[in-house]
Amino acid sequence: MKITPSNIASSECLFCKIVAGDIPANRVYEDQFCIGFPDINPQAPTHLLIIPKQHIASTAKAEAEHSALLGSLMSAAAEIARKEKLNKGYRIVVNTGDDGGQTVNHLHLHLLGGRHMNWPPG
Ligand code: IU
Repeated sequence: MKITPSNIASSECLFCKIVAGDIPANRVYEDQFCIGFPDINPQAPTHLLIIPKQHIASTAKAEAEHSALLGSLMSAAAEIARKEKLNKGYRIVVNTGDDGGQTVNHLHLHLLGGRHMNWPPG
């Protein structure tokens, strides 16, 4: 794998600290590529974050070599949604960059469910 600033685990990165176990999180899901845990500020009855163990700052920094990893995040979200019994549907959100509303610079999927979602989002 190519080492670039976007994929070196950062001691300043909150989500890298969660992956390392330096900051506790209730891991509702874990596999070799990613972990899932509750968002600290939930926007729906179910609001989980799924993050890669590897530091990638955002989808804007993702490259072809990350495709298996990116796919595993989506598969993990689907598996967690089934486990959480989100049978009526759910939303997966990936905020990217300032205009996308991204506030934590470690790529993550939001899995939101348990209520009806509106469109367009704010
Ligand atoms: P965003 O897409 O980058 O805006 O999402 C970051 C999320 O991380 C946001 O929903 C926060 O509530 C969440 N979060 C968290 O779960 N734990 C934290 O310590 C911090 C942010 I800081």
